[in-house]
Amino acid sequence: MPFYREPLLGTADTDNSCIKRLKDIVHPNHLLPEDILPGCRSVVAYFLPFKEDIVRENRQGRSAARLWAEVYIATNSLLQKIAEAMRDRLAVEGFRCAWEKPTHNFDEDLLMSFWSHKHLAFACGLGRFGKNHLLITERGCAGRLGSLVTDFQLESKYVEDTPFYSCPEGCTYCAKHCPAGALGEGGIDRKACYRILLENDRLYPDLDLCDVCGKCSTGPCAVL
Ligand code: B12
Ligand code: SF4
Ligand code: SF4
Repeated sequence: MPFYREPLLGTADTDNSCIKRLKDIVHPNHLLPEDILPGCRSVVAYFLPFKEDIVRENRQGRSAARLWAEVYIATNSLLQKIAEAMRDRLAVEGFRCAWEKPTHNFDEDLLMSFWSHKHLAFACGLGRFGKNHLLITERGCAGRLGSLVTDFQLESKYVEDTPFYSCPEGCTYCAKHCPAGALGEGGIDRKACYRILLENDRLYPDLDLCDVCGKCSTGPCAVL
């Protein structure tokens, strides 16, 4: 695992209050666990934190580092393999699993997904949202998330008042380093951000789709 530090895993009951309110919190089109696996009982979310050298490399310049783009592609396929491995393991015990892919499952106009791994990971107690709109876990925000649902009853690890990282007072690193100027008081300008991501994809035509940037995940909250 050359790209990652130790992963994090969280679990929640499907009747957790945050999960039940996903349609209100994210968007009315957001699915509930029951929609992708009828009869499911638990949600599992996991975070693969990037090693510091990957973050350091992406800190330089306006464009996404080639390494950041390569790790993005590799991680999309690893997250898929992790879900398949969990499905196979749980199937041995007679349980079922369902999941959504790590990305490229969003509405191109709204730039929102019907399955937000960040919100499911939040519900599983993996972290809190930072001013960069990313989920900041106890290992930082530089990394990628996955989530799945299962009809296996897992013990919920969600604790309402877990102390989590909060942005240091006065920190504006992510807003200042955003090449799109997309991070401001009024939330994130998704379209401006996406334009930069597609610009970076065009920089590396020899790689598969790599709509990346991630300058907002190279600051003090990137690697914890
Ligand atoms: C659509 C999408 C995008 C869009 C829109 C981004 C956005 N922030 O909305 C575009 C294409 C622009 C994009 C860009 C990026 N993305 Co993106 N993207 C997604 C995708 C497919 C869906 C996200 C979604 O719809 N979220 C729902 C919306 C409503 O969430 P939101 O915009 O963040 O708004 C909420 C929060 O701000 C929240 N909030 C703020 N404070 C609080 C407090 C509380 C208590 C709560 C509950 C909520 C909350 O309120 C808003 C509404 O709920 C997910 C994969 C997936 N299927 O989950 C990846 C994902 C979110 N992206 C990811 C990443 C890493 C990136 C980039 C860094 C690109 C890169 N890889 O180099 C940039 C970062 C942009 C940014 N700063 O957010 C990671 C995030 C990892 C993390 N640590 O959080 C994800 C989860 C992919 C993955 N599998 O890991 N992305
Ligand atoms: S860079 Fe600073 S302000 Fe932005 S999310 Fe990280 S800690 Fe918060
Ligand atoms: S990914 Fe890049 S363009 Fe998008 S919000 Fe972060 S720094 Fe800005």
